[in-house]
Amino acid sequence: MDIPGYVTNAKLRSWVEEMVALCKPDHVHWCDGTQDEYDRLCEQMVESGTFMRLNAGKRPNSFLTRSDPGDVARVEDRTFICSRRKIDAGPTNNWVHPGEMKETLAGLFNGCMRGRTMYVIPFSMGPLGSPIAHTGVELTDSPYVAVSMRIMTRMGRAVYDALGHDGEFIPCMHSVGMPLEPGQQDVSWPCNKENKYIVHFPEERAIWSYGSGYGGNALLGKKCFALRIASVLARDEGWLAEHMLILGVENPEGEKTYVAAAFPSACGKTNFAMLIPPADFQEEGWKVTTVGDDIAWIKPGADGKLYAINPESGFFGVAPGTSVTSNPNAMASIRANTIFTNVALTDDGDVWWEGMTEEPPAHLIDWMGQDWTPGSNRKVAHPNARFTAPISQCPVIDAAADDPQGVPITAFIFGGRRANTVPLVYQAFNWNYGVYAAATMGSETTAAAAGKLGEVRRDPFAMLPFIGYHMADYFNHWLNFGRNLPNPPRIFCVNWFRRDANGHFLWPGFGDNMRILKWIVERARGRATSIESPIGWMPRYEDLDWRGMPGFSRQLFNELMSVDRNAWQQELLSHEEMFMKLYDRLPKELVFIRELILSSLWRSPERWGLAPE
Ligand code: TSX
Ligand code: MN
Repeated sequence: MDIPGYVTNAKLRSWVEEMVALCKPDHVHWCDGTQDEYDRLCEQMVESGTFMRLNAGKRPNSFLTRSDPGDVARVEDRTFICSRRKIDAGPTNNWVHPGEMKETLAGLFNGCMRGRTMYVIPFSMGPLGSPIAHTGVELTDSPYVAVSMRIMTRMGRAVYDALGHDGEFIPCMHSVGMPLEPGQQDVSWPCNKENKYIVHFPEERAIWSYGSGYGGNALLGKKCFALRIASVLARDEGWLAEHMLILGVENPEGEKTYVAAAFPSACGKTNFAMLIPPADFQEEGWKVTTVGDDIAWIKPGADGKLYAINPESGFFGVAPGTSVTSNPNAMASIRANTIFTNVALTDDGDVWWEGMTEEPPAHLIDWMGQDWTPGSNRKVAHPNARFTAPISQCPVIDAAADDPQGVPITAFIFGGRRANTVPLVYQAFNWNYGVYAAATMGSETTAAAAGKLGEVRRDPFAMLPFIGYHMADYFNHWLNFGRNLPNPPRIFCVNWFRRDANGHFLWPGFGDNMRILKWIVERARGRATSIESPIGWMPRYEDLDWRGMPGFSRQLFNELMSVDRNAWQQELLSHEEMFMKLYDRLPKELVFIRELILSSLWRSPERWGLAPE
C-alpha cells in the first residue's frame, strides 16, 4: 500500500498499515474530500445499484438509497461501552471487558474487507482549528459512509495538514462485515445480518463498528464520537458534549441570544432548531437562526461564558413528518445535494414520505422497492427514513455557525413529550435544580417500538443511549461544571405536548413556540417577569407575548401551566425509582433537591395563582 506523502502523521500511518493488514481490503482509497471525489463515489454507487439518481430537475444532485430491511436504525442492544471496570460504564450501558471485546473484534475484522475498498476518511468535528473541535479518522469499507461523512463532517485533506506529524485523532474502525469471495456478486446494501457490534473503548478513546451500514452505527463521527467518546473527553477535560440543538434568537434591537436545547426523539428537535416566528414577531424584527440540530460541544471561555459549536456540518434528519407546513426550512435544506435513505420514490423520480403532503401520490415505490398505492396497508417510507444534507443549505443558518470560537450560550432548554403533569414552560430555580430537572426528564413513547404507547420513559438530558460512562458520574460532572461558572446559563423546561381531558393538544406548538422562546431569552437576561411555583419560575398569562393569537384564553393557559400536587407527588416517586438504579454513585444533591421540591408541593396552589379556574 502506498501512503500519500502529504499524510505525515506517524500514528495515522502506522494505524492504517496495521488495519489494512487486519482487514485485508483489495484497495485503499485516501479520501481528499473534494467535490470531484464525492461525485465519482456517488456515480460509482449508481453503477453498483446502491444509489439511484433522482430527477435532476426536481432534486438536483440527489440520490435515493434503500438499506437492507434488517439494517434500518441504531442498534442499542448491540452498543457497548468497554471500560476496564464494568462499574465505570454504569447500569445504563452494555459492557464487555475490553480484552475480551478486542479478541472478538480481532476475529470479526480479520479479512472483513476482502473484495472491497477501504476508505480512509479524515474528518474534523467542528470548524478546523477551533479550540473546541476534535479530529477523527474513520476507516470504512462503505462508500455510502464516505460520501455521508463528507456532508456530516468537515472531511478532507485539510485535516491531514491540521493533524501534522503528531496531532491527536480518534481512530474509528468501521466495516459492513460482508467480505466478498472472488467472483461473488455484491448486494446493494451490504451488512452483516447475524452480527452487529458498536463498540467504544472510552479509556483508549477508540471506536469499532461492525456489521451495519446505517446512520449512527456507521457514520462514526456522530453518536459514537461526538457524544459517547466526547462525553468522556468532556468529563476529563471540563467541558460538555451534549445531545442538543443550538439556535440563535435575534430581537428587534439586533441583540443576539443563543440557547442550546435537549429533546428526546419524537419531540420535533429539528423543527425547533429551525423555528419560524409568527408573522407579528417577524414584522417587528425577531429572527431565529440555526447553528445545529443535534449535537453541541460546549466549553467555558476565558471570559467565564460558555461557548458552543455544532461539531457536525450536515443534517441527518428523520424524513417522515417533515413538510412545508411542519418545517419549511428543512424542506429548503434538502432541495438539492441530498442523500435520501429508505424514503419512497415518486413516478417522476422525486421522493415522498408520510406527512410530506396531505394527499399521497397515486403511485409510489416504497422503501423496500415495491409498488405502493394509497390503498396499500403499509408505510411507504420507513419511519426512520433519513435525509443527509449540508447544513449550509439551511435558509436560516446562523452567521456564526462556522465561527471557530463558537457562540455564547445564555440558556439551556430541556423538553419532553408529556400528555399531562408537566407545564408548558418553567425555569429552574438555580443550576443544581436545573440539573435535577434535566436528569429526571421523561418522554412518552410514540411508536410501539419500545414499551407501551404513552408510557413515560426517563431519558436524562436526552442522553440515555449516548453517555459513554456511568450516568450518575455524568450528573455529577454537570453539577461540578456549574460550580465553576461565575454566571451559568439559566435552565428551562418545556413541554409542547400537554393534552386536555379529551386528549387534544392544549398548545399549537411549532411557530407559536416563539412566544415561549421569547420569554426564555428575556428571562435568561433578567428582563421578563414571572411568578414562583413549587417546581420553578413560570410566566403568567400577562408575561407572554400573545400578539397574533387572540383566541388563546387565560383559562386555557392556566390549564396548560397548572401544577397538580398529586400528579407531581407521583412524578417525584418515579424520579426516585430512576435514582435507585444509579444509587451507588448518585450525587447527594439530587436526593436533597427531590425532598425540597416535595416539601414545596404542600404550599397552597392559590399562593402561586396558577390553579385552573
Ligand atoms: O415539532 C413539533 N413541535 C416543535 C416545533 C417547533 N411537533 C411535531 C412533533 C413530532 C416530531 C409538534 N407537534 C409540536 C411542536 O411544537 N407540537 C405538536 C403537537 C401538535 C400537533 C398538531 C397540532 C397542534 C399541536 N395541530 C393543530 O394545532 C392544528
Ligand atoms: Mn439525535
